[in-house]
Amino acid sequence: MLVHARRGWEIPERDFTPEAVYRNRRRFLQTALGAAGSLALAGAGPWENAWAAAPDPWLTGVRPLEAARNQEYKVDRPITRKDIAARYNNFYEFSLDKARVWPLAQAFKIEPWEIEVKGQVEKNLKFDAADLLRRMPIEERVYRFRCVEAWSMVIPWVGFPMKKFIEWVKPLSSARYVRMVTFHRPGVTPGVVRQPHYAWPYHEGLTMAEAMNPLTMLVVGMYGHTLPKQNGAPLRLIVPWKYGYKSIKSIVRFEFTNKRPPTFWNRAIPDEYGFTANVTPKVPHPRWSQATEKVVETGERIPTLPYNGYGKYVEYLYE
Ligand SMILES: Nc1nc2c(c(=O)[nH]1)N[C@H]1C(S)=C(S)[C@@H](COP(=O)(O)O)O[C@H]1N2
Ligand SMILES: [Mo]
Repeated sequence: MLVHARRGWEIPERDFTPEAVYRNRRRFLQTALGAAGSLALAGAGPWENAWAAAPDPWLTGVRPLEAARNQEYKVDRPITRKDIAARYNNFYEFSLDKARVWPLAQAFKIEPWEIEVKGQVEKNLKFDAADLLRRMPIEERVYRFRCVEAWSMVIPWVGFPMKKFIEWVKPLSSARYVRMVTFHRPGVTPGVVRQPHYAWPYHEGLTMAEAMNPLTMLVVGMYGHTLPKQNGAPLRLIVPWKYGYKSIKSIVRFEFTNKRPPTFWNRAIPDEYGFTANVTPKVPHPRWSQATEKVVETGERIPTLPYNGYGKYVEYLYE
């Protein structure tokens, strides 16, 4: 979210390149771009060259992952072009600049990917993302996606209801919330190095009732493929009636708890980003209106819907 006014102690990203990050950039340019031709290497400097020459995000690391579309969830707008969805990203671990995320994200490894389940569960568990995928019944769902910054997309996700996952891991009845945490590898995430004031690793949480709602998905793919790294491979959350920041990417830990867990954006700017974060057109962000949203693909402004259009599925949670 490139949205908050810069505080005095925040350093503009472009003005600051720690040595290690700079070296990582060079390495990225040499490895990831090697196959794509050496245009960018001529100067090895301007990122613009790197982006122009970088491989298509759909050619780096994604595999076909087809699943039958669930026809219950219809969206009355066109699906966003997949190259836009894969190149316009919020993933602060890599960069605050949406267009820089995807080339930078190619550097992190997603295999193997250990996931841990702990806290108030029958039994602590550790397993690889690939094992989880084999266990869960996958389907495709086309959902609206609305960022708190007031842009939106429509994306065909591939994944499974979080409810199925919860039934498998068996939290205790005392559990009232599920906390989720993103991987923490500062060596491959320049944004973490440059933004040390944030409470890394990224963390989010839902009430158990929200997590068990049929809309809530754990996502492993999009557009008939496994997730690109920049979109949160190998496993992310999608809660379509909430602002995008709830939909945590690249999850490594689920923790069941009876206390409401602190969350990344709520900690960073508590008066702007809440825990619940339901899409609500009538409640403006302190610095802009939430009444409309910009369709990323066309720039068109359309009205924002309460609960992002999913009221009939979720209103009962908040009455
Ligand atoms: N780990 C992590 N998860 C994250 C974020 C992030 O910076 N780090 N950004 C959030 C925000 S603000 C949005 S809008 C969505 C963006 O997802 P996308 O890039 O796949 O569209 O991811 C969310 N999940
Ligand atoms: Mo967002």
